[in-house]
Order: sequence, then C-alpha cells, then structure tokens
Amino acid sequence: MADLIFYTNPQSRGAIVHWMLEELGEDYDMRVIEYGEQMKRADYLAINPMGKVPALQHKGAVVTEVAAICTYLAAAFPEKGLIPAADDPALADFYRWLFFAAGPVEQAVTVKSMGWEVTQEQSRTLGFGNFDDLYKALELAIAKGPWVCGEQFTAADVYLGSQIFWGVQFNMLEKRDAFVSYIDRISARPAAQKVISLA
Ligand SMILES: N[C@@H](CCC(=O)N[C@@H](CS)C(=O)NCC(=O)O)C(=O)O
Repeated sequence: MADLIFYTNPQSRGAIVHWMLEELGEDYDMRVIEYGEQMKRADYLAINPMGKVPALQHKGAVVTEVAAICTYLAAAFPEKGLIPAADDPALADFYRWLFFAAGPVEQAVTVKSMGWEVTQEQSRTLGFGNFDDLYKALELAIAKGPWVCGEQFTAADVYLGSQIFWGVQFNMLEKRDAFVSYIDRISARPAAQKVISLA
C-alpha cells in the first residue's frame, strides 16, 4: 500500500489534489467516495468530519481542505521543487497567492455562483472586496510569470491555477487575456492534461 491515500470523487474539487499528486509523482492509492450515504458514513467521517472530499492520509496523518493538502504535499516532499526554499523570497508569493485563492477568490466565485448582490457597504467586510479589485490582484499574481513564483512552478499554481481555470470555464470569472494565457500554460502540463482527460 502506498504511503499516500487520496479520498476523492472525480466530480469534485478533488481534481485539484489529483493534479497536485500527478505533479508530485509519488505513488498514491486513490479511493473514490460516492456522494451521499458513503460520504456521510462513520468510517469516512472519522477521516473528514465534514463528510466532504477530498481528504489525504499520509503516514497516519490526515489533511483536509484542498489548499492545505496542496501546501502539505509540497512541503512534505521539498525535493520535488513544488514549494520555494525557506530562504527564497518567492516563498512570500507562494503563501500570499495560495491563501488569496483559498479565501477571497473562492468567496468571490461563491458570491457569483449564488447570484448574491453585494452592496458597496458590504464589500468592505468581504475578503475579496469587489470584482474589479479581485481581478487586478489576480492579474498581479500571475504577472511575474510564467508562474506565480516566477520561473518555478509550484503548488500555488496548482491551486490558484485551478481556481482561475474553473472560474473562467464556468463564467464565474471574467475571461481576461492574462487569465487565458495562464490557463494555456497550465493546461499544457502533462499532469494537468491527465486529470482534465478524466473529468
Ligand atoms: N473547503 C473544502 C470544500 C470541500 C467540498 O465542499 N467538497 C464538495 C465537493 S467539491 C463535497 O464533498 N460535497 C459533498 C457534500 O457536502 O455532501 C476544500 O477545499 O476541500
């Protein structure tokens, strides 16, 4: 049995972790959890009390939350080069934009998909503020290029890239030129292609 056990459903955010695992290139066991009864059963709730996928087990430890799983894997296997070294200033970009994607970007996409109207007053308390500012920040995140951390492709690209990829695909984010060329770069990666072909 592999050290990494990956719980997922192909029609879920688990696809992001799947892509990350393919980038990592370590052996893993994938266990498909069906929506509904199986996801809410005691044996799976013991792994993720939220009864949601994805989840990861590694040497007995459990990690949930896609952004945490991607960061964990990058840090647990530093030799794979999917996180900048501790003394590399690019580590700031890594954490900054990965957390930005997990918080404000995810929130903005949720607001859009639910069709919620946000007043100017309310936008002050929302992490993403408003869509104009969000887009400007996202363009800045990928401006250095070709990746979030410059020349080094990292887990931040897996996570932020997935948010942009699916956000644009489902019309939750504007199809800006910078996003389209970033999506093209991401989609050209063999690990991403493998997961996209399974969707
Ligand atoms: N914040 C969680 C979200 C996980 C999540 O909502 N997963 C959905 C699929 S994309 C799920 O398992 N839904 C099943 C349910 O809630 O019953 C993460 O990033 O992992």
